[in-house]
Amino acid sequence: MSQAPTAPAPSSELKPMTPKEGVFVLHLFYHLNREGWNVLAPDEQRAGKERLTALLDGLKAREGYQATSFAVVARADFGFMLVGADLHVLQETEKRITAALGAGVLIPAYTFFSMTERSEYISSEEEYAAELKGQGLAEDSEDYIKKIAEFRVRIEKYAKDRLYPTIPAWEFISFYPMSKRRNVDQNWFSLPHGARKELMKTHATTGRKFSGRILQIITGSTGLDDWEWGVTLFAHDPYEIKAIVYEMRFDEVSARYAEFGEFYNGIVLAPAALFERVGI
Ligand code: 76R
Repeated sequence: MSQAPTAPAPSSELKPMTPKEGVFVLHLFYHLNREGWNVLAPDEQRAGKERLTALLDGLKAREGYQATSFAVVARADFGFMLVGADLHVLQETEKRITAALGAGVLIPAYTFFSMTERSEYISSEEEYAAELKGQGLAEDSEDYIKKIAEFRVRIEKYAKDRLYPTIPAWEFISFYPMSKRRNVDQNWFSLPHGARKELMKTHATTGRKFSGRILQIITGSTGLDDWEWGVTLFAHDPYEIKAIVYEMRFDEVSARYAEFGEFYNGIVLAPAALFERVGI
């Protein structure tokens, strides 16, 4: 039996290709080509499954890297989301995953390349302070001091999660790419920052209503892929995916400016369960 690699090992003479901040993210969706699989000898099949499992485990074992696998609903068979700072490691893992089960067995159905980014629209402490004062709270009141302290903790965690997110161990994953409209009279990018921020406020309010039911990881892909963002949502119940996406369609920012690509949904499963799911 061939030796299964335990971890991707990019050519060591190469300098890590790490971004100035944040991490790279690859979303990979594959069809399983059963004809290619069926001609493999049982030994080769076993080795292939071990290789794929070891690649994901190897990536997860690296400090700062994450991977999740899922059984795609209807549109493909296997889905993987890889996260980490060195593009050499992620891209090499991607190529090895594609080849892991044997030549022509995993056929890419859809891919997405993006990276984490800061939000341009997080409230500053000054803005929040002004809001509190507007509510009649005095700067030296206990309530004001407590609220500002809570704000600092919340924003710090939020900013850190945006750049360095943790893939949650939730059961259902939904991915779709999106862009903001750039029509002549309806161009998101020609709106002043204040107007965009105002629109994003309503978006965040809708989003927060789903706290505990939806976890979002927004990654930026302008210049990296065909769309401007990748939206990755996690839920325990697929019902919530449909609920949040529907409700957001009414937010002005989505209603007026959002354009969406294809939606890929999946049931989060470890590789062994993935193989079983498709009967290989
Ligand atoms: O709490 C905060 O202040 C976070 C505010 C926030 C930002 C800045 C936020 C909250 N999002 C932000 C940015 Mn979001 N998000 C989407 C989609 O289907 C659709 O209509 C849109 C797809 C969903 C479902 C979603 C969910 N968000 C963004 C951006 C970047 C825009 C930019 O920079 O111009 C995009 C593309 C985007 C799209 N959003 C939330 C959610 C949820 C659930 C929240 C609440 C998160 C929380 O508070 O835990």
